[in-house]
Amino acid sequence: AYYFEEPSRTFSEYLLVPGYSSVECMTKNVSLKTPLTKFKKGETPAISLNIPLVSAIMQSVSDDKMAVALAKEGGISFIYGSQSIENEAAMVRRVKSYKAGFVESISNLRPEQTLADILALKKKTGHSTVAITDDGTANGKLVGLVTSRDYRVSRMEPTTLISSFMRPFNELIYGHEGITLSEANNMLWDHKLNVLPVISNEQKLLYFVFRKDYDSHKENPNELLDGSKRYMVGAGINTRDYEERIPALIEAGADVLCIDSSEGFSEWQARTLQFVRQKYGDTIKIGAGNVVDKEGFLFLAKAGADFIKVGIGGGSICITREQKGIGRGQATAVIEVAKARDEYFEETGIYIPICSDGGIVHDYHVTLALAMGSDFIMLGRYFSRFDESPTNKVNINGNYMKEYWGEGSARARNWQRYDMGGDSKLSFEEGVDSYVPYAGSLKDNVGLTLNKVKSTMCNCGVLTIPELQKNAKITLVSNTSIIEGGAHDVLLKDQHRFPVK
Ligand code: MZP
Repeated sequence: AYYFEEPSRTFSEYLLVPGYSSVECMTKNVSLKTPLTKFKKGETPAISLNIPLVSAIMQSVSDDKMAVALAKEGGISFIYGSQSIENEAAMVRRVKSYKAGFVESISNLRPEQTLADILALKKKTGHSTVAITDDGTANGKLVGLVTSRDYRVSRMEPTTLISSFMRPFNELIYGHEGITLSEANNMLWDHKLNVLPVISNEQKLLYFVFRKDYDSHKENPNELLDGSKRYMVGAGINTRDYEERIPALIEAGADVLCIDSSEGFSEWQARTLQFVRQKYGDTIKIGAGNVVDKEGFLFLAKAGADFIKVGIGGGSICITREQKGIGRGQATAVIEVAKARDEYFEETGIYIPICSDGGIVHDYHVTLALAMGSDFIMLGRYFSRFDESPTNKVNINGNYMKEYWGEGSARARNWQRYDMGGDSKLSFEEGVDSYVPYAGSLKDNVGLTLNKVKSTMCNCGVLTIPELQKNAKITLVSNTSIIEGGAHDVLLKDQHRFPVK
């Protein structure tokens, strides 16, 4: 057997040591732009991200709603592949047909929810209109709208209202009940309207769909349709049904694909990449993984991957290491693969971005993963806690929680991800079904996390991710210094207890 000389390590065993910060080192000057797909020296990547965060290819994390929310912040989601080809393609299509700039906040009416709650949501998001749909997604049936113009609805007769709104715009009146928000948005877009009255078959006004910011804009309404902005979206695939799944996802508009597998150093991945290159050349971008060492990286690099994911067994819901005894500490895996990526770049002039996947517990782990050489980070647990994740929000002992389950759990039944050929399918679990503390909106949380990342980068004296990768000074820490890093030897007022050592 081959023995690695050093133990493998996790992010929590490292810290960054500050570098010299000039007066330029302010968070507003930091750029988090990063490549998503490979590129030749001196060229720019076909796809870049404005923030280095992507959401995990998981049922409990990445659906179309998550994808739109994350794309708005500059990241990208990979829609989960453990569903039928039709359903996955439909999610991709919904993201691509999402028209930016229309009604944006969506709420579903739960029994305990009041108008005051919806108004609070409107205020919090700053949107002029909140749509209430029956399932809380853009594709749910519209139940109502809370807009800045509500007062008019109650003060005017529907017919007066319709004519006063319609005259400046168009003659379109859409007359059927049960329209979905995305249909309404599409009509606003297609007919260059700012307001769409929706009436029932009995000609009664049901509600209006307003363009977002309709009230505040002073320009000519037609100028407001400033180009067809489309959000980027990725999609997960497997090494089994790729000949059918990939064409369907491309047809639906997926910008990038990723082979989703717990262990990517395999002939199955090479075959899948070969299929893409033979059928589409370099026009289709596809990532592969996961690997944890130089050999695995080189194998996938030579097989044609556009980016390579790193990580086995570090995910919060993952029990692969316990079940099968395979894996590697995430920090060590990233450090070794990043070194291999840099050497490969030196030799070939081709830069293949790497993604650290799984195991991010604290915000500073994102900064460490970048400093260790990751170009972007994939997170599951982090995103599952937000309003936008597809799972239920439940109250457990007085605290709100969201459900979060692994792709290797019996609940997900994603046997393709763990399959090693043959007929055994999912014979044992490699993931758990869990709760995570509900954390609010994606926008607020991502904003906070990235502010911390930027602030740390300033402490390190760098303004870009490549500078961080080059100049960061990283130190291992002893167990005792980890304890020193938390609150210690004080009585915490809010918890009335001594910090746990
Ligand atoms: P985390 O962000 O929750 O720590 O980890 C998310 C990552 O765990 C995913 O991107 C994926 O690589 C991995 N994952 C997903 N399901 C399982 C499982 O059931 C798993 N074992 O390990």
